[in-house]
Formats: sequence, C-alpha cells, structure tokens
Amino acid sequence: MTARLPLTTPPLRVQRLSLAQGLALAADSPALFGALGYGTPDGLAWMPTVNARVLTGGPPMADVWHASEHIESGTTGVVRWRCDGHWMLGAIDLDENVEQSGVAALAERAYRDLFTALEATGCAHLLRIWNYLPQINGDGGGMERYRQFNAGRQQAFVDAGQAAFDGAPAACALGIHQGALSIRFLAGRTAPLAVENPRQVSAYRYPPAYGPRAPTFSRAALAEIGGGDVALFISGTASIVGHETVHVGQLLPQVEETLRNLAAVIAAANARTSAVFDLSALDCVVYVRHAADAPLVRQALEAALGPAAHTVSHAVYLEADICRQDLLVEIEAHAVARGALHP
Ligand code: 3EB
Repeated sequence: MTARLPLTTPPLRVQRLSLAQGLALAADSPALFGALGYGTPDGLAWMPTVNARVLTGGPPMADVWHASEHIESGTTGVVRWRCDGHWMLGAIDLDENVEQSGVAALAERAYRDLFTALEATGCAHLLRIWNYLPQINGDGGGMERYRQFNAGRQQAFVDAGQAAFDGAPAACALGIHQGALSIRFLAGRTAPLAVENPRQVSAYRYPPAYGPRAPTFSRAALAEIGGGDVALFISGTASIVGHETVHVGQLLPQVEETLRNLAAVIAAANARTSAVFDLSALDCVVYVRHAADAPLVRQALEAALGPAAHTVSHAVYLEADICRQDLLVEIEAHAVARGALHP
C-alpha cells in the first residue's frame, strides 16, 4: 500500500499566506502551481476560492501549493485543473440552478468528471478533497441536502471503481450560504495512506440513521510528498464520538471534544510514519456555524494550545454550516513534517 515516490518526483510544498502575500508571490513565480483561497476574490484561475466569510477580522488567506515549474492547465468536463505531471490541483463549481438537477445528481456528475480528470492527467490518487455545498442542512425534497450529496458522491466513487470505504480520501464538507457546489481537490501519482480515528466510527460506516448512503472520507491521510517530507491531511473533525454528536448546543465542550479527536487522529497517524505531527503545529481551518462564536472558539484554542502555537497563530476562521445540524464547529488541517511512511 505504501508505494514509494519515484526519485524524480518534484517535492510538493504548501505555504499559508495572506491574499496579499499570495499575490506578491504569484507575481514573482510565473509558474505557480495553485492555491486554495479563503474569502479571496473569485476569478483568479490559479486560486479557486472558498465562498465563505473570514471571521475574527482576519484578512483573506490562501494555502499556496508549489511543485515543479512545468505546469499545464486543462479542463475535463466540469473540472478545471492544473498539473505538473506529478501533482494536480482541481476545482469544480456547479450551479444547480443552471444545471437544473437535484443535489444527488449534481454530486454524482461532479465526481464522475473529477475521476475522469484524474485519468486524463495520470494523477490517479486523491490526497484531499474540500467540498462546499450551498444550504447543506436545507431540505432537498424529503431528504436533507447533505444526505443527497452523500448519495451522489458514494455512487460516483463506486461507479468509478474508487475506494468508497476503507482507503477513501481525506475530505471535509461544509455548507456555504450561496453559490455553486464547489469541490477542490489535490491528487498525486501514488496512493496516500488512510488513517482512521479510534474514538470515532469510520464515517463510511455510519449507520443509516445519518442517511441512506454514508459519507465517503477517511479521517486523515498521510502522503510522502518528496524531499524527505510527509504531509498529513486531517479531514473535517468535529464533536463526534463513536458516530454520535456529543455536547449538543454547547460550544466550548464541542471545541474541546474536537481537540481530543484531532489529538487522537494525529496519534493514529504518527503510528504509521517516522514523521512526528503535533496538534500545536497545524495549518488549520476552523469552521464556525454562528459568526458570533468565532472569538470564543479562538479563545478556547489559545487556552488549550497556548497563544504562540502555530495552530493558533495560523488558524483561518470561516463562517460555514457544519454538515450535522447539531454541530457548531469543525476543524480541518494539514501539516508537513520530515520523515517517511513506515513500510
Ligand atoms: C463528521 O465527522 C463531520 O462528508 O466529506 C467531516 C469531514 C464531515 C468530511 C464529508 C463530513 C465530511 O462526520 C462531518
């Protein structure tokens, strides 16, 4: 399972920057690979944005990805992508009003094209997916829209012969207030190592009470990214123990439970690699259902990790709906550390 990267693979790098820093960098490096922007303007081809409000007064931010300078841009169906032959960043924005289809069909279509795009570039393995669905908790004609999304997503994975259960990619799925179904993804030429959280039932095995088709994601993924580094991609993590939401209606206990879940999934990841990941050294995105809660969440993270922790000083806070009505907060993250996957 843990395939080695060919020695010729250009190392994948990521930097978390303000929008202004990201634009300055782009002006200096014409072959910039790509970026995922948070609250950034729409229309920069190399920086698909997350259409959500940045909270706590922070500036728009971007995670800027670098690989080699030989970047090709392309379009496959509804997918726009950039690829250097080893690493690929892609984006899908599908407006259901234009497409005139329900959410399940929309998700299925998006993912079908996504898998076709992976085939087209040879970057066949998803490392990480970011999903943003307008009105995620809204009713989609008898079933919640998130549950419809899950149905279409799982169907597309199964139809494409992709791992829909064990070995599914790391992901997050958040609700934006308006706009298109937006999917962003990072892919490579070798399969990452999926990591589960011992405190939580695997999401792809959630019981049918959460919808007829389970969500398709692993709790985290580890990937060698070249140059002697390993990346850890942590999926959206919330106040869920087993398969149940805990601390319903209680913001700070939900934050604390989320931190316990992050610590547990990091420990599970550390057992699979010589790299050492730490809760205090993440580039995280904190999704908050109620904008007014953001300062309280920030205080809680500062209290738990210390104000100097990288995780605290580099956190991006976004206003978003969480995929379960009873969740108030969710945290996702990535980190890079020296090391290799255990063979
Ligand atoms: C959870 O643990 C919270 O549907 O892709 C987290 C990460 C969540 C990813 C997804 C959903 C997804 O179930 C929700």
